[in-house]
Amino acid sequence: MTSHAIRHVRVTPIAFRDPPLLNAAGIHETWALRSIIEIETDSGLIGINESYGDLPMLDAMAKAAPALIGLSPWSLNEMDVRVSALVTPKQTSSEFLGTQVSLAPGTHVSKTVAKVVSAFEVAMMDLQGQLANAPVVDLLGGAARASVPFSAYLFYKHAEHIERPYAPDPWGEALTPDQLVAQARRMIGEHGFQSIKLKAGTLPPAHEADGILALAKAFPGAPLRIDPNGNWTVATSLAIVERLQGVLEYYEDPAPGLDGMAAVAKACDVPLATNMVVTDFNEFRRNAEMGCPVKIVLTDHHYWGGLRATQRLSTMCHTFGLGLSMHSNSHLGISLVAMTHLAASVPLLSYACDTHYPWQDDEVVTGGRLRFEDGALPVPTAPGLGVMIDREALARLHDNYLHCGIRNRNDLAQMQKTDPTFTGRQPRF
Ligand code: GKR
Ligand code: MG
Repeated sequence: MTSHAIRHVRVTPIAFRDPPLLNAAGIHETWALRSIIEIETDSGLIGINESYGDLPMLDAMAKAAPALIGLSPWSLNEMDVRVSALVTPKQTSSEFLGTQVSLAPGTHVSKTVAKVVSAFEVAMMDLQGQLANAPVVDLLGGAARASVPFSAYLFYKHAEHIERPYAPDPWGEALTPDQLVAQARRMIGEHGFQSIKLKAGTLPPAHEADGILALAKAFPGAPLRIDPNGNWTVATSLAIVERLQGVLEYYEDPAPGLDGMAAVAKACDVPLATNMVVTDFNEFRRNAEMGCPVKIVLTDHHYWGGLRATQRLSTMCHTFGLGLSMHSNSHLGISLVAMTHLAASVPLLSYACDTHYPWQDDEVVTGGRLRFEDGALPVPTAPGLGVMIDREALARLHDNYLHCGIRNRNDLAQMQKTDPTFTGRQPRF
């Protein structure tokens, strides 16, 4: 009988170009890092996945990988146990990040176990799907919808990176309401998105509110969200939401910390959403104990512990009457299809999901860039994740990694190249 035991785990760090997008922590660097995970069985099948590419994550995956050897791709619970035993977070996220705004949960060392479990789980489920001749969404209970809607994720941005020579991206500068509307028109024109999210917390808040009002006027009826990543005080958050009366679908992480969010929630009737203060099950419990000031959890399987953990989160949200939407960081197509299988399997996840995908121009899967249809991705029906690695692209992206000189995401340092007085301390406004 053929053995499908795991015989090899390969993790390849990659880098792809990233535009100079502004956020509360600073500016995106010239290259974004990810990792491509391949889990191979004795029978020669290969399950794939995409995850974070920062050094602590690469170290953690290297430490945990040997524990998978000999395991069946079906043994996800045993994989959880083995990874948890081998990988222990040594620092808390605040020790790791210092005073930097912690807006990218994927870089939190405290989430290492959940991130590694997720990185391996998705690749193992890709294998399961190949063995069972079923798409991952079916292994998750089947599709609750035929396609998954995503939102137009807008950013204020500079026309080009400070590093020269570095070819400018095709999007141009976006610092004014008109430029923002032009960015939205282009993104919606290319991909058909129907909801709009604005990354804020970087320019003066009144100016960012003007940006949302301009979007509301240009796209009447489109659901709108603004996300300053906790970079506004409670007073600023309340003043801005007052100006945006009747315009927002939800208000994402206006003020820092769960206490700050609770203070905002008390005085505003727009539901609050987060990917900053409810990022694991302990924080979920604290939100519940406080009477649920946060009403919508923006999940992300990459740091919530995987596809199954996100389904557990969905049950908890249902129990507590909360909504569920999906967060994103810079990523390529393997992450996008994993998000799509997952979102399709979770009936509660009824908001359009975030994705950074339109900001990237490279791809690591065969067939090249994935295409949105009317702002949504059809749920793949091929076995497993339904995508395969383009070996040539992987080699090129890995070569980028070797030469880009970046090993940990640092938007603060990138901003300080332009503005040495920038501290990234929050709340800034
Ligand atoms: O990539 O600049 C960014 C985003 O701000 C990201 O780091 C956040 O984690 O997209 C995220 C969010 O919704 O907060
Ligand atoms: Mg957010």
